[in-house]
Amino acid sequence: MPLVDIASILDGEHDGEEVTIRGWMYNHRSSGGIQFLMVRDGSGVIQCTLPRDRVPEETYKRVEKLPLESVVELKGVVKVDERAPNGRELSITEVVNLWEAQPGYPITRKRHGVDFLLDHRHLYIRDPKMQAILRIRSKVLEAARDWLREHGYTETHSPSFITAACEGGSTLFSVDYFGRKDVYLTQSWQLYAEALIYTLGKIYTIAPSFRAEKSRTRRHLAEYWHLEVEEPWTDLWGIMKVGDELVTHICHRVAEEMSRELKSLGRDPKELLRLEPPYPRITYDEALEILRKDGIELEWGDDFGWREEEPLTRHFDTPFWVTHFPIGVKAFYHKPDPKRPEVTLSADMLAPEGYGEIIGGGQRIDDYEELLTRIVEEGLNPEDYSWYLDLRKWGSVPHSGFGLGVERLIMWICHLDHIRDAIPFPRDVRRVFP
Ligand code: NSS
Repeated sequence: MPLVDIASILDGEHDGEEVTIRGWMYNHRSSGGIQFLMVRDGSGVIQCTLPRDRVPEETYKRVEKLPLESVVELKGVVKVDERAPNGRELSITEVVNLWEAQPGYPITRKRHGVDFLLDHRHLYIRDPKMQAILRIRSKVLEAARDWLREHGYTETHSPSFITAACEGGSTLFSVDYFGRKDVYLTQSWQLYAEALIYTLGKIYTIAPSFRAEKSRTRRHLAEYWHLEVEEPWTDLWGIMKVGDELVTHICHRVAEEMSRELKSLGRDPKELLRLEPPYPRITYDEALEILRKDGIELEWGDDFGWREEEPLTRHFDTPFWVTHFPIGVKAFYHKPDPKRPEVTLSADMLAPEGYGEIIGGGQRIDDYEELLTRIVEEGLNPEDYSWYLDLRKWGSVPHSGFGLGVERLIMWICHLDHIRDAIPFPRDVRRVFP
């Protein structure tokens, strides 16, 4: 009687066999002399049935009174049953072991408010919905790492304590760094990545980024995971191709290997499997035109807000790129288009279905004088960027990169209403506990 994962049962690997499982009882009901236990392990959730005559009366009664989140070890026969929540159930033959929880598990089957669930996040992450999302999250990162490794990228890291803003000062978190007050948490690895490409070539990182986003939105976290890529000898079009292929690979892998989890979240895996690179590309100017036809006016040179981004995503049913943003809406390091210097060689990838930006990136300025001019124009202090300017003195080549918001991608893949559920313990303007 092997101890098996619940996922292997749901995958049909043990049909008709007697097996043992071990897990947490997250739900429980009885009707007409039979008990139904929903049991969860790290791999999935299965319904287990216990008829009264199957076990000694004393055991039956103990199970009946078992508080939620007690741990059970059960032996049983795997049955294919259409009526069971995941198409298979375990018909219990023996209650091998029980570890009783305390009564009063705070999360019950009734509907709880958002704040209550966030206050009990340390327990709510056990919910099957959260379990499915977190398992998909792991697969997203695994697929990303696999693709990047197979395509010759080296994983490397940048510091979290920094002194110069990458994405503008307004969202910097300051920290007291041994008494120094001019130290912040990083918004992006980018400036350091531009140093690292000259020793490692094509590189990536998967690390937290920090943004003091003061407004409460469904799409912003104060701490999020950032998958960033940087590479030499690559222009805007080259880096968009990397983004296309990486995102497609991730979506396909998740669809192939996480279909049960996706379906439980209301996402049809076929919607991800049909994605094919390259994704559509429109310029900022074309985006403005599409919006104008929808009756949404945006002055040339203004940045997209949610009011513009959301309706734009309704015009596409795959991710798509918006390129060539005006120089005024992008950070100082973006390379102005030599053919049209009022726009930059920049690109954002937006997810469809009302989700919006998941990637931001583009080609960097590689010329010393041009970079210095842009730093001064933006009112930044060149001294703060002296080491970054150095990179244009020795061995500078055209180079590009991007940053993908891991939770933004997961939010879209999993069809979530709110970004907070894409990460186990979300951090936002109101919450650093638990
Ligand atoms: O500001 S970005 O658009 N671009 C950068 O930080 C570049 N320096 C990255 C690079 O080229 N290496 O942020 C990149 C992505 C963006 O598209 C979002 O998907 C995500 O980071 N992002 C966020 N996710 C969650 N919460 C917040 N607050 C957030 N801000 C950006």
